[in-house]
Amino acid sequence: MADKLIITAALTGAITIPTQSDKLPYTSEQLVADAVACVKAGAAAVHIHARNPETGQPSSDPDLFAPILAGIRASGVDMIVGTTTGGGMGMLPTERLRVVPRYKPEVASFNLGSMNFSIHPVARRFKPEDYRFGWEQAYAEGTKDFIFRNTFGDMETFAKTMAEHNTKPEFEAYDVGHLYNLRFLLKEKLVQPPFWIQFVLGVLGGLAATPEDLIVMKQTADRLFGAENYRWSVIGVGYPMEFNMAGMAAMMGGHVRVGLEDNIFVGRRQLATNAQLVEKAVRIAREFDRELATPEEARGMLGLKGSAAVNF
Ligand code: KMH
Ligand code: ZN
Repeated sequence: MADKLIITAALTGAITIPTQSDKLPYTSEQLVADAVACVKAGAAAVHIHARNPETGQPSSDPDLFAPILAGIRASGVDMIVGTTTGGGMGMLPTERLRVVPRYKPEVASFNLGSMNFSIHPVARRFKPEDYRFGWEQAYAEGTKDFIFRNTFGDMETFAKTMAEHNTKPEFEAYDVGHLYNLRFLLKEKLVQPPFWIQFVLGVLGGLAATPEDLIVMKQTADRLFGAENYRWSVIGVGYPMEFNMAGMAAMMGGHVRVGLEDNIFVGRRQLATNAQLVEKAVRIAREFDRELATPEEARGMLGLKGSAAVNF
């Protein structure tokens, strides 16, 4: 019998630019409202990035996370709150990690290798006068040469810091080699199974969001760790890949992440809110007879410390 299905909503990220969708939340009020709406729609977890509330520019400033995390808490709606440590272009690993000691979240992302994480083709879709904010064009074009830095030295620091604060790493694997990096961290006793792994498919610079690529990731993880030693979820970047991958995960016993961080459309050329993306993931789960995990059930499945043990 397959696990209950955990839906994570990735609300804003650092790779979607406001010009792409007027539904992209970036103020704390918008992010809190979207988090609550997504959980009401069926998500058990949210994945949080912060942005400058005036300009929508991605930021790793821990102070910008404070009103988002406090607002979620004040909503009274239970959810697993995971923070990014991936951040975005121009942020140093040490800056990205600051949210962990400060807020001690239940979950935080843990990126498993360095790569040229690029969205530069997005810039070709817009004329200079189309952009809503001054930073966006250079940001999107600049990712052509953006090295998303996650060295073995960085990963060692991230692993030790997350262990110290009892924050569960959500391992982000964009390519098969990243799973081998995780096996190295395991051999070094820097990380402990059972793991929570996101197969991130469709980022330019990593594997594509195809059935073949998902299966190669799953088979490799099974071989390296043993299927009983990890749970996995899939991120399909772009449309319709987000939902193709969700369908496969629902069939294969995996879990699903959706949200405007990864994809802005709910149908062909139909811009979506975060809640609409979750609603579609819920419909897919139901079609495959997968019950949804509540936040508390998901905590049990992932071995999380619980929302009483965070620092926000
Ligand atoms: N933006 C996603 C493709 C992170 O925040 O650490 C991957 C991600 C990374 O969510
Ligand atoms: Zn993220």
